[in-house]
Amino acid sequence: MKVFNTETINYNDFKYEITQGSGVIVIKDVYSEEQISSAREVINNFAENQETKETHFNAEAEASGKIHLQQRVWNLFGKDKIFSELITHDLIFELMSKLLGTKFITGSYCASRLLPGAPGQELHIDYPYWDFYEHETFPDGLNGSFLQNCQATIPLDVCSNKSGATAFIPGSQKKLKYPNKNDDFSKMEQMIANPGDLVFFNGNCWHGAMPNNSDHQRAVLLIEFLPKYIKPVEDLVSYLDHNFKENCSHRVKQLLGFNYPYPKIMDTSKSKNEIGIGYKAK
Ligand SMILES: O=C(O)CCC(=O)C(=O)O
Ligand SMILES: [Fe+2]
Repeated sequence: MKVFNTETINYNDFKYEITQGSGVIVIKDVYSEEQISSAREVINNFAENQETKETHFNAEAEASGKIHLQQRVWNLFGKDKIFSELITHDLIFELMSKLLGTKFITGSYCASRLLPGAPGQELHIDYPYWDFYEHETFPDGLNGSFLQNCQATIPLDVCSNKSGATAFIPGSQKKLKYPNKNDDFSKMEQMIANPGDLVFFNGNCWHGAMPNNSDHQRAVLLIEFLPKYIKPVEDLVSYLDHNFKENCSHRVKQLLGFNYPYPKIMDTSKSKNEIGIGYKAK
């Protein structure tokens, strides 16, 4: 895992580490204490007052009756304006525009909160899709030669070995495979980071939340970034009200996929000819 700060981060080193290196990078001190504490307050408030929400890769927590210790708060765009602020940081737009294309979108934006005693997740990959263990439902020959996803986490609490910082197997992104109990996890590391830092990792890198053996909660914001053409796992749009959709910033509109109109009802479209560069007409 390579550590940068806002001065040393550059696209070439970032891309190399994410694709050819460990698969994970941390940029130190990107967000202010005020931004993080305001996000943390909203997340804790929802986590404590909402009904239990869907989670994933949590078979162990479910079997041991501890699933209530691994909480999710979903659909963050509409939960508070701080979440639009955090996700539209210039560094995110600079790096993701190059890696995933200028019209990159958000596939999911949630918080993952582990309370003390939470057992953690099974190691998994999130892309090409998080059900990649159903191989037969994916195209023959699919591989990880270019990125179709990048994950970001924004720690709201100290993410240490003890508190359950996300684990990963360095380099595992290079051979696209959903891990299982026969795989070698001996080189496992954890994404150690502090509130204010910004972590990126390759969604093909084997990873997962670890047990929280500390005496404090461990919450992170968890974001999936995608190229414009991939179907997001989370429907981030339907629940937003008209006012939000009309008035959100240009960057948030892009992240919600509003800058790319597909799938589209062609039958009712007013355009006669929308696609192509027109070289034969000249
Ligand atoms: O909470 C974490 O540390 C990681 C969560 C994760 O990887 C996931 O839910 O896909
Ligand atoms: Fe994951």
